Amino acid sequence: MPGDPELAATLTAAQISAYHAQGYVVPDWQFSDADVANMQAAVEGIVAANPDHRPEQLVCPHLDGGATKPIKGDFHALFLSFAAVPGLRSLAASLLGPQVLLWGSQLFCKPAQTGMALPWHQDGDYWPITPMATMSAWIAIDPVGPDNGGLRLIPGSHAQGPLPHVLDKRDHIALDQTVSQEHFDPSAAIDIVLSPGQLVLFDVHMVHGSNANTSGRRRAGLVYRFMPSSALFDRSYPDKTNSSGHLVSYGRRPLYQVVGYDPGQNTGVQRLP
Ligand SMILES: O=C(O)CCC(=O)C(=O)O
Repeated sequence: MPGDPELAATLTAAQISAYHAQGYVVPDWQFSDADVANMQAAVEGIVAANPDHRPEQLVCPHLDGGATKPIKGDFHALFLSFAAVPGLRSLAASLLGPQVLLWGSQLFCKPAQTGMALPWHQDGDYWPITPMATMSAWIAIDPVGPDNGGLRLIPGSHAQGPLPHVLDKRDHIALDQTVSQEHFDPSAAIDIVLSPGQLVLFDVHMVHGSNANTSGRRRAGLVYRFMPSSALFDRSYPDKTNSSGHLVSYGRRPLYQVVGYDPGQNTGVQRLP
């Protein structure tokens, strides 16, 4: 049965092929009810402790102080512990191989009625990873679907590689960049429907986005970003200031070895506590 925490957290050969062909896969394994309850409590805590943040924009809750706009409160160990759940690490290994680093995360918690849309975009535009081999594991913390601003993907779009982005000047969006319209067909979009604890794994070049949440139900998703440690997390990338005036800096970002023991050429790598 899909979405069963008792299942082995492996992907079948057909699921791995589908990931490479379509750019995403929804594994059969999912987080346990106990994990979900802990995630829901962590989300409520971190959102309440950070009223000056948009809850769709809590970057790196697994790091002490977060990243970009500083996060208050003592939640990082909890958010790091979710990335350390063996099932998630095993799925990361199925797609990225025997040496995997956790290098980023983000909480995209869309409140009921006022949750922001995410324009169609690809990740990785400014990520300092060479080669750009990275995978996102997006975990549903609430029931997620088209009615509450669920994640939407354009299957196969990752195969085009990096696409040009342009400024999106609309109000009330959680990102101001979008893929130029001529490069994809929005009518090909699929809605990802997940129960709490289920997750979708997707490629760094997947064109994805989500609508505003105008429903009466919160839509929280938590994403972890993984890379094989054979790729380089390039510390020399220049810092930049984002459109909200916060510093985006990768020079001292801690990396965590979540699978294997070999950080490759990467520096600042820590073992999981
Ligand atoms: O949660 C969403 O709606 C968007 C997520 C996203 O853009 C991402 O994980 O890169």
